[in-house]
Amino acid sequence: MNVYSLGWNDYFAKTFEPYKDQGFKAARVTAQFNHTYVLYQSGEYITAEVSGRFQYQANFRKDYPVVGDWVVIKGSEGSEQVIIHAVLTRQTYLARKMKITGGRRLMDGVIGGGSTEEQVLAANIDIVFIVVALDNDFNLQRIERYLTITYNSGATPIIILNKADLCPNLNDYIAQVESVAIGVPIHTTSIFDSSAIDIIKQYLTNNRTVIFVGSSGVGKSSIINILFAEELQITKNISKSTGKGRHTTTNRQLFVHPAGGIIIDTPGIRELQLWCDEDAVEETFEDIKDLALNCKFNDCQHDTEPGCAIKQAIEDGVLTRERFESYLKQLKELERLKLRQRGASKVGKPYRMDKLKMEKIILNSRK
Ligand SMILES: Nc1nc2c(ncn2[C@@H]2O[C@H](COP(=O)(O)OP(=O)(O)O)[C@@H](O)[C@H]2O)c(=O)[nH]1
Ligand SMILES: [Mg+2]
Ligand SMILES: [Zn+2]
Repeated sequence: MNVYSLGWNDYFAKTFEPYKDQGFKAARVTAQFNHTYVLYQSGEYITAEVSGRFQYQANFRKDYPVVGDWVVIKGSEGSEQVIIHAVLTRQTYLARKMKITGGRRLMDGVIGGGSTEEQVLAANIDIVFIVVALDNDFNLQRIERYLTITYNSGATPIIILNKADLCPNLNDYIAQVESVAIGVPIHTTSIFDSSAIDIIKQYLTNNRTVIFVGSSGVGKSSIINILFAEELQITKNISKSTGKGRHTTTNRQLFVHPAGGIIIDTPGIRELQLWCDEDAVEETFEDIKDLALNCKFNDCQHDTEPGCAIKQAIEDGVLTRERFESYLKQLKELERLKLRQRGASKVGKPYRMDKLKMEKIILNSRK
């Protein structure tokens, strides 16, 4: 195993090259508490802070280390303190839009003006386990949103339908999820059924980094606890020390699994606002994109044009109206995002539909 082990690969080795001969070392971020980062390096956990120069050069929040990042460190002269000098370029990262700051609150919760930034939730992940509980939490639109941010991250999505023990009609739910998560592996699990957990374990090979996302209470921490075979008390202890509720995960945390996988737990994401490229939306709604190929006109807006394959598909029950609306809603959200983006890391392609047109389609499809 490489000295840096877990998750380290040729890509990071290459980006680390310039630092190598200057006495720097690389370490992986496992947790963050305000300005202090907990790092994993050569089998040890150490704490560190970013250098003054780092802070000076960081323009946006996304420039700071997050859980899963590989950082460049050095012990500072004459003290025990370890200093983070740089973040190695992320291979993949999961992000969402932060709350809009500034601007004016208009009617119906709409905010005029203001700006927003990208919030990086975790970096250098291979698999995103989207955990959904088969209870009141179940919501197809939310799954579609998680899929979009996952596709945008560059990681592979896997859907976990947990609390299967509470669900009498599993196959109905699986069919529903299949219809919105095309080609995505779907597994049902229950913390009372160890064979289901074994399925997840299969993904934890080859030093892969996996992250569990999903609403609070769906069972992410419970599944992770079971994956470690023994009750992992870390989460609960941290919750206690910060005074927050016992079963809540207050910080994203990275755990190293003995089987060679790296697991990141996350707290529930209440608002999952998109920060992504249109391509990611297209990937989530691949079926709609395929259907549109059969529209009579190349530039069909799926509105009043004759020979529209989308409208036909909705009529025939091949595509649900909800899914089409969900697609338009995500595109519209990106359109609004473009107006307020600060520090956008990727330049979005021109959108297929202009804003007014989309609003019109939504109105029409509600009739
Ligand atoms: N019935 C049932 N309850 C579960 C299951 N998984 C988790 N829970 C319960 O759901 C609650 C929330 O679990 P937790 O792991 O903290 O959710 P998290 O917020 O996603 O990390 C706890 O009381 C768990 O015992 C399951 O498969 N079946
Ligand atoms: Mg949790
Ligand atoms: Zn059309």
